Amino acid sequence: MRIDAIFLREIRLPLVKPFETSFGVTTDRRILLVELKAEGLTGWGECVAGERPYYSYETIDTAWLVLLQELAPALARSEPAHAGKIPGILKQVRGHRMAKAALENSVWDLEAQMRGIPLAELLGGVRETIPCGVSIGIKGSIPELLKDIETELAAGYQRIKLKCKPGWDTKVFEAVRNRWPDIKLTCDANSAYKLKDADCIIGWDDFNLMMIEQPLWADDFYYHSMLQRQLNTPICLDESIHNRRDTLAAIEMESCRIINIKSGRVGGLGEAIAVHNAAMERGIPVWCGGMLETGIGRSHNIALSSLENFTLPGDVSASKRYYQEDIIEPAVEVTPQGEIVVPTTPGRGYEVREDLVERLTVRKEEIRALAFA
Ligand code: OSB
Ligand code: MG
Repeated sequence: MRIDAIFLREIRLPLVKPFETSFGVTTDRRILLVELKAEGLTGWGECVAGERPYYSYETIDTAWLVLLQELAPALARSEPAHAGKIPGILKQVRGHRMAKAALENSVWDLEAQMRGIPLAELLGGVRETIPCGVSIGIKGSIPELLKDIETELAAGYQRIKLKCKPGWDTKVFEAVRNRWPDIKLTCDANSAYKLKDADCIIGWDDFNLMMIEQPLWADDFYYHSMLQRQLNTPICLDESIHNRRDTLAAIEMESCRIINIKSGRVGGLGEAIAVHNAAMERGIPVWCGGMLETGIGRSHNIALSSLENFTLPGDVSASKRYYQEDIIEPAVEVTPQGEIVVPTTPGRGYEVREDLVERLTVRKEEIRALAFA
């Protein structure tokens, strides 16, 4: 495909309500969007890097810099045959996976439009609907949390994930299990625990959690494997998994029994598929994580979640849980059965509200192909 131009945009959007994890509170999002012009079409990508370098070292500002100085010029100089070629074009830049994914995912969107097929089909998806769960942040009190869970269950969501940290864990799981003995329940520590907390974590086996997500260090496999040996509950890795190789290492070391896949964390949809395939071949189920995406990133997540081994409910939920007014049309909606219907129209299957995006844009750069010819 011939690339004409790449636009980087920063938009600002407030969250409907603050989202608190073990590493901090997010209330207003700064979001980097990639708008790719090629072959008379527009592909969109969203960078999931946070405002602060707490989930990973990347931020919207590091992603902006590396996209502007390195990644977008490299893509603009190239004429990729298909989206699967993008990692090779960007590989000289070490790391910066969220920045790379924003760019690569815009190419996947554009290629699906060029071929006139849904993005889900281009990625190899097989599902017509995807099962949805929600990730519920740390709250000020247990009654407040129980009220939120009640609302999400009433909306149909199939599983509840509780963000946790030392001091917001055992007593919270106990209260939730007392009220709802049978719901699908998981927790996510975002690396908030250390080995000295092992006994506390082992105690959570009593709560019949589907999994415990990333209890220990964000760069660890070994100590997770030590912990997994002592647990009945499966560990799910999120932060630790950056590519297919990490996936193989984690599975071989038995550091986890489930994997959370985020295309931003692994550097793009191509690597996300490779992680998915490696896990499937070894009998390890996966699910699609979320990063408080707008509808653009959310629609990439829906397409990815349609692959065969995404057998567990993911963190892909309705637009309105995050943003009063999403930047796509229609907004992502969830059925009363807690499912999202995978779009069947070409590309991501949701229109971008370009007027709204333009109004929300606070910074914009253009990288033109000709300048590098
Ligand atoms: O660990 O899955 C995570 C949000 C920001 C950073 C990390 C994580 C999360 C979530 C929210 O859990 C998932 C969502 O988008 O609903
Ligand atoms: Mg997580």
